[in-house]
Amino acid sequence: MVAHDPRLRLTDEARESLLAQTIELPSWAFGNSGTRFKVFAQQGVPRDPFEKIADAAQVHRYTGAAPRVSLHIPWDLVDDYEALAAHAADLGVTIGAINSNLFQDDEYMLGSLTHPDPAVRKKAVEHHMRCIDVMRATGSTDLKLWLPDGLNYPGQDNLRARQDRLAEGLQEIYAALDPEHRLVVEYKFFEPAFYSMDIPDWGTALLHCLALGDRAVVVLDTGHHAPGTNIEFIVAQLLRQGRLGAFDFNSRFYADDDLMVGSADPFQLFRIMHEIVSAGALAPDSGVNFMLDQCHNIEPKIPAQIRSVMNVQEATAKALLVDTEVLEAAQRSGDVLGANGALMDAYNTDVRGLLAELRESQGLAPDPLTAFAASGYTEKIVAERVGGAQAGWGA
Ligand code: PSV
Ligand code: MN
Repeated sequence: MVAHDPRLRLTDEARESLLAQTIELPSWAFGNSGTRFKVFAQQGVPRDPFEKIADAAQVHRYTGAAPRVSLHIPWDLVDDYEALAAHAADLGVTIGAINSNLFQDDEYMLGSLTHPDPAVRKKAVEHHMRCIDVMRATGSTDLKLWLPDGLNYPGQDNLRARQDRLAEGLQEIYAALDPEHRLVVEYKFFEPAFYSMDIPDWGTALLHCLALGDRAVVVLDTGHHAPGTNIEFIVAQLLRQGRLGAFDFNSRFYADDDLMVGSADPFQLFRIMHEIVSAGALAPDSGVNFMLDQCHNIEPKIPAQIRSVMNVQEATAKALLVDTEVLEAAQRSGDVLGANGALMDAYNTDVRGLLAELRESQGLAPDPLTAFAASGYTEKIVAERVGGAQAGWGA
């Protein structure tokens, strides 16, 4: 492994920030997933939410940086959420955001919170009441709402009326939250609707959040933008407003691929983390929840989550290496090449050795992937998890 560039060193403060950074894992990353063409089953895949949490805890065990697991309701329905939270605690992790699901019920064909029929809208609001109950039972503080609603054809429904219905539904959901809860609103520019999504962009998400109140914040899914979108600009803008609540990290080559974060465009991830670091938003109390929203269709799931956590850490370490004095001086004096060079110097630094040292200082193995592979956990779950129905996208 190449040692990191000795010219660029982490300050003690930067080192502490890196050590304090945590990344939340999605329960659905551990189940089988695929495309609309085929879901490939993998051996040893969890059969219920308890086993998903056990796998997620392995990622935390080897990275020391992934102590929370997001749940998806109803994919992660269990009879006893206190028991699920206790199981998570036994394994050293906690329950993170609760994701509602408005996209897998026949009644939602024409929309959920924006549906023309008030009875369907009521059902969609009530689903969130059940999600809030799960939050109370598990200690989760974030309710995450991704709205799949939209139109496939011009004229199919009234665009403005749908925004009004949405605002009403969001208000009912927001009003039901406890004081320590947040509503985290996600946007996506296309799919499943293709003519017009009802929350297609960060501006629409932000407008709804502003109307709701301080505890409504935007979640930025890195896969949910048109090609060429400057995502770090959106990060900067939402941070300015104090409304960047979370990331759903993943990578896209073409659409909402949900591939491993940092795999398609690691430079973009670095630029995003640079905005985070320069705004002081890396601090655990900044209100930004760094989550993964990924599926692993052809690669082994636990190592893929470990790799993803490491990719976020690498981008963060590089962002922390930016020499801000050099950068700001160059910006002030109009030194275009110098300013760009300050960023590129940090980005081009190999931080793998630095992160390995940091892990060792925490009593962890320097390379989480090798340590996990040597642990025998994969062989154990393949042998143990025979019979029963494997968890998958939609279950
Ligand atoms: C939708 O594409 C999304 O990004 C939302 O975050 C969902 O909660 C997640 O995927 C899983 O379906
Ligand atoms: Mn997402």
